[in-house]
Amino acid sequence: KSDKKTAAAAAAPVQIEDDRTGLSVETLKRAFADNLFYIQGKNADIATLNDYYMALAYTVRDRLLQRWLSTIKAQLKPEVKVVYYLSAEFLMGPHLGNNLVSLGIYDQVRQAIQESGLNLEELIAQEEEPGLGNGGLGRLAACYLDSLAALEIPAVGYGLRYEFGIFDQEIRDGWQVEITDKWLRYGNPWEIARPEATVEVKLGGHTEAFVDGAGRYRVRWIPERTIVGVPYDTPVLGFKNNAANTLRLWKAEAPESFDFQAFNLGDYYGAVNAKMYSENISKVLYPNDEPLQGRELRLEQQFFFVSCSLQDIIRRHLYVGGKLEDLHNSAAIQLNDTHPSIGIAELMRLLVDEHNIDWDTAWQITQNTFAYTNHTLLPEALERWPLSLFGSLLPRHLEIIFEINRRFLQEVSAKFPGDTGRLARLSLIQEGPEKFVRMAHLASAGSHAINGVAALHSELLKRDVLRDFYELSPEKFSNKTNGVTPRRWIMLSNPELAFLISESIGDGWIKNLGELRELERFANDKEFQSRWRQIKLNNKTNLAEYIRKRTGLVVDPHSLFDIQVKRIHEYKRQHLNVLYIITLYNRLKQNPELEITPRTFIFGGKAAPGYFMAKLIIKLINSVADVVNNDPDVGGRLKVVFLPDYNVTFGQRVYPAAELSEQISTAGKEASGTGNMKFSMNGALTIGTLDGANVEIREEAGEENFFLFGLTTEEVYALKARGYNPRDYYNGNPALRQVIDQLASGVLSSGETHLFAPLVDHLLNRDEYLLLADYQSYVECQDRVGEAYRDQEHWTRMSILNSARMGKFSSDRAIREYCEDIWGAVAVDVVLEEYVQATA
Ligand code: B1H
Repeated sequence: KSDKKTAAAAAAPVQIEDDRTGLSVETLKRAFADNLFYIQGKNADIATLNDYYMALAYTVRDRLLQRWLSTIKAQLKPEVKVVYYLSAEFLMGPHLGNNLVSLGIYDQVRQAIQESGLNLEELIAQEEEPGLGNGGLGRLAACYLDSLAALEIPAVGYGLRYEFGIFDQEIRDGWQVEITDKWLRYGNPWEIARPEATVEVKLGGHTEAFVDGAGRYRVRWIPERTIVGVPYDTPVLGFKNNAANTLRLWKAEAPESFDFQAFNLGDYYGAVNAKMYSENISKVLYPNDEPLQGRELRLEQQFFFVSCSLQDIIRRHLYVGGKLEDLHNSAAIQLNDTHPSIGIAELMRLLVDEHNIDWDTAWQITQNTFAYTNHTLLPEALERWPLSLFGSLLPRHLEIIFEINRRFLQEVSAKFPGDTGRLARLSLIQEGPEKFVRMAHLASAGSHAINGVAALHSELLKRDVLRDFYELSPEKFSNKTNGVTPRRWIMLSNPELAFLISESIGDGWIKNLGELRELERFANDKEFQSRWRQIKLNNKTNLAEYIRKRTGLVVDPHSLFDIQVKRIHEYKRQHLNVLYIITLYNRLKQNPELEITPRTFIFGGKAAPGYFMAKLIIKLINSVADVVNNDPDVGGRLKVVFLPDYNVTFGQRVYPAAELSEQISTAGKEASGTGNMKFSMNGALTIGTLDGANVEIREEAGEENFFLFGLTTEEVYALKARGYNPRDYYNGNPALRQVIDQLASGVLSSGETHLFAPLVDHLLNRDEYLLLADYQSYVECQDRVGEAYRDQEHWTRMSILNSARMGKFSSDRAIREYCEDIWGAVAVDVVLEEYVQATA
């Protein structure tokens, strides 16, 4: 075997412009037909659209392998530092279109497909998107992988290969219904299984102390179960460069397909059962965006993918000849929230128990290797695991956490003598009748860097959730404002706009989004404005057509497209948006002659299946839509649409068509938001609170180009401190009172008076997210929006300036900051290895 390898390597490189590498239209056409026949096993007589999609996907995959393998070769060196991004979610979106953009072969392929009698856009639409994430956190991981590759930073994304991703959403009678997401049904042409790199993960059991040969006190973990992790790799291409990084997702399997002993004893079903049990671990994504569900299977998932990944990282490090003491020189491990934070205890276990490294050295390595990003301040989303559950699944890790905690609290005591309150607050263990492991504390103690995801969020982190950690180690803290990739979110989603921009200022902006500033000089240019408007109108017309197909509703592309798409959550306040819609409706009922700006309100988003209030908000939107869309007094001037199954693919249609972006969370609640950035880049104006990245978006766009309303974070705190009574607002505001009364009366729910009672009750008696306090300010701001839209020239100017000033929100900028301030990672040039034909 090794002889063959040497022979092949020694042979003169053969550059083959063949069906698997060639980029001419002719070659692409031939390769496409060839793949249809030999890979899909179909010919034109019987091929489905999906077969054609698969044939094209394989054609494109062939063309990226050379980059991928060259990148692996260039990076597999001891001096190279690799960024490992550990995340329970990667919401990648469809691969085909994006890979065409990255390879720079969109136009040739479009032509080749056209000449084959097909339509490229139709084939692209066939791809079932890998929905391996809930929302912003998972999508951020995907944008970061895109930017890492664009910047040629060696990186691996590690996560779980869920068999079922986020559920598909249908709407029946106005309610959300969840459908299983069988995304692997037709196979996945973008991944390559690497069964030879399988690793083992242990669970359960107990520990034993012993003294080793060198007389050292050691601990041995006697686990109860073994699971194996099989890696599936997906290449992540850089934009028009030679780099292709790897997304490595782990699938859980049983160690052997059958437990032979059980089999021999005749317990066939028992053996099959054990196999099924093991495979459960990577079966399904937990569909809760922010509030957590502390289920055992979820902890198993987290530990499973983290243990697989750490073993893989160590294996690579040793393979290139590294010493474990130097791990932090070749590896930067980023924790995407606390979901992978068990990695800190697992790395300690691997180093101390398995590789026999002393505790202090192991702790140095661990701290120098890990960094932690926090994504939320919501108390219900902070992960903590009951000690009992944790100890039964990971007995050795619990001991290690106790030991980390003991030493950590000693340090705290030394720095703050006698401050027992502080010790209790900082402890990795929450005391009480039921004890918990606090994962954010584990992540903070075990990392050398901690960051929030927007300027405001990072400040609030230091002030609230991680205040004691900040006082202990202020040098660990920094802000890394989120970003999104302009490749997917402008180039691919909004090709007409991308074309206009490139024609006007060149195409440097795609890699250096700051260059969009040069558009400012066109902001008052009539000709440019009119092309800008025309592109928006085309995108709106496309979306209107899509809405008609999906829902049967006809909307007017000339009306103001006012869009709120994101997970449904009370803190995101989709229902505040609805209160305004009802207010407008009431005005029209009172005076049907009223002059108003025609608007189409578009909503999209999934609710966690167990989150009743969120599901009720979806029902509310659909009920209000029914009333408003069908009332002759409204005369089509207002339309309300709930578009089912919001996902990445649908996002790509929505952002380019939006004119008003709704970013209306209660100040202090949305860590950053990233949809806000995608909207604004595509020329939508924002109506928003001073929350998350809105603050920075407004700073960049200019306050005169942003519709601001609502209480500030400080005002929210102050109001709550003095005792907030939503009824004061209800009693003091007739328009608001009318809206709330209508919700309670049943006029919006075909007479069902009880339907929205839980919502009304929440709003009047608690209103945790201060809708009533912000109502008047929101209404007035929305009215200003309606007025502003009437001056199309001025609106267009504001729209252009928004796009022009969003350079900061490229994920390239964010990744550069992470590289410089946290990871110490630098670009590695990839030289394309010539394709060497393996000869016998
Ligand atoms: C964000 C989550 C999240 N913050 C728990 N936290 C999850 C928490 O499945 N879980 O258990 C899943 C997701 N997601 C979001 O992260 C923030 O709400 C956004 O404001 C932010 O833009 C995004 C990316 O930083």
